[in-house]
Amino acid sequence: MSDYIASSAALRKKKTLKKSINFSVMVVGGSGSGRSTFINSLCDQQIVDISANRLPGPQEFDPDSPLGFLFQLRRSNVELEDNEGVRISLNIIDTPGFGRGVENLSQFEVILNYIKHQYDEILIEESKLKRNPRFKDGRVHCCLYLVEATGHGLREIDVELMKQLSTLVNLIPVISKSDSLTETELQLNKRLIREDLTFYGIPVYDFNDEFFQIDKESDYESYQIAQYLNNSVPFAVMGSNKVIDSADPATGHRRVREYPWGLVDVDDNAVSELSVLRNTLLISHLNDFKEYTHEVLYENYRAQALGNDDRYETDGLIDSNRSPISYSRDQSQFDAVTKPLVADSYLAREEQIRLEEERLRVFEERVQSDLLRKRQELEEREKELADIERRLASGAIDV
Ligand SMILES: Nc1nc2c(ncn2[C@@H]2O[C@H](COP(=O)(O)OP(=O)(O)OP(=O)(O)O)[C@@H](O)[C@H]2O)c(=O)[nH]1
Ligand SMILES: [Mg+2]
Repeated sequence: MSDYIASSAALRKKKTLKKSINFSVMVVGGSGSGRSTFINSLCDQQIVDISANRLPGPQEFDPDSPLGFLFQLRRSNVELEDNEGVRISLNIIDTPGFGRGVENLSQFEVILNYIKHQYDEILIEESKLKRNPRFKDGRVHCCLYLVEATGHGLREIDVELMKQLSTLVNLIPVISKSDSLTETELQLNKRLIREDLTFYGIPVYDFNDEFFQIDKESDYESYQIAQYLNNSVPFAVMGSNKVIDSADPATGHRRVREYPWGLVDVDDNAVSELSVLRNTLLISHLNDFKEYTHEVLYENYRAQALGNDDRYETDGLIDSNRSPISYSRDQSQFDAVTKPLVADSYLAREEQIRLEEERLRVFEERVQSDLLRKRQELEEREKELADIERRLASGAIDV
């Protein structure tokens, strides 16, 4: 019996570990800002081919687009496992071509609608009588926004997009290529970006948000960590695609940038906050990002979506012509290779109509069931009233 208990406990452990944690991160940044290198460095794997996104290929050319090319998101999936056996199924949504060309509004739309579409999918799934056991939650848990260190704070395009992103997703600004800045330049850029975030009222992710109820008195350590991370925003990271694997355990595996004078590790905390960001994102605060997405951001979206038909128009920034939403119906999130997400525009429009119809159906069902409940309550009250009147008439109750 004890053997059985021991082995079933081991099995249970194996079973829990087998199930990986689903986590989705979007990386937004201008063309050439270092997104691909950053993604590879964050996961310490060659996930994105850095030569692949250089220029739009012939299949990307779109004569109907004001940009002259089709702006598309690319999704990759990677399975990560830490040394305690915890596995993360990490979805990465890349934005190649962002900021290229002059027309940015339709690019904003593609990015924002992808995030909204994931919420819509959950909304529909939640309302189903019979849930799909194979449903994959594609909600974006964190958006890492790569800001260029220009010495001028945020650009207009960053302000506009970040403002809209911050209402939908946990937003973390990041300065890429931190190795190209001196310490003074880095601190200046950090300060200017922080000042702009405050000035334009952009609520980036707050590690000490009241939602987490971090009590300074009873949990001073968590409080200090949250303060430290808040003060680190925007995180300054460097990345590289060069890996050195040495047989010598003293040097082991290194991801480095190569300079004429020598090598620098991307995880060297003296020049890069990459390892702090990686640990925060994938280990220490992973659950916080997921919880905040579900409990706060999704709840806000849900409340708005069920009560407001115009949720695709935000602050009038999005073109009122509503160019077609571009996202894929493809739910296979476990493709190891990157793949374009933009569907054919006709299909995308069809999809938008289907979603609207589905949403309205859900809304109608809610109204109907509310009505039914209210009617039942009313009938019960009427019965109670009739009962009181009858007892009054029969003299059972003294007035
Ligand atoms: N010095 C320095 N250069 C970097 C860093 N990260 C990337 N680069 C270089 O910047 C260039 C662009 O990097 P990518 O990773 O391809 O950037 P991207 O944003 O994915 O570019 P597109 O996909 O073409 O928009 C490459 O030459 C990289 O080697 C970094 O941390 N430091
Ligand atoms: Mg790239």
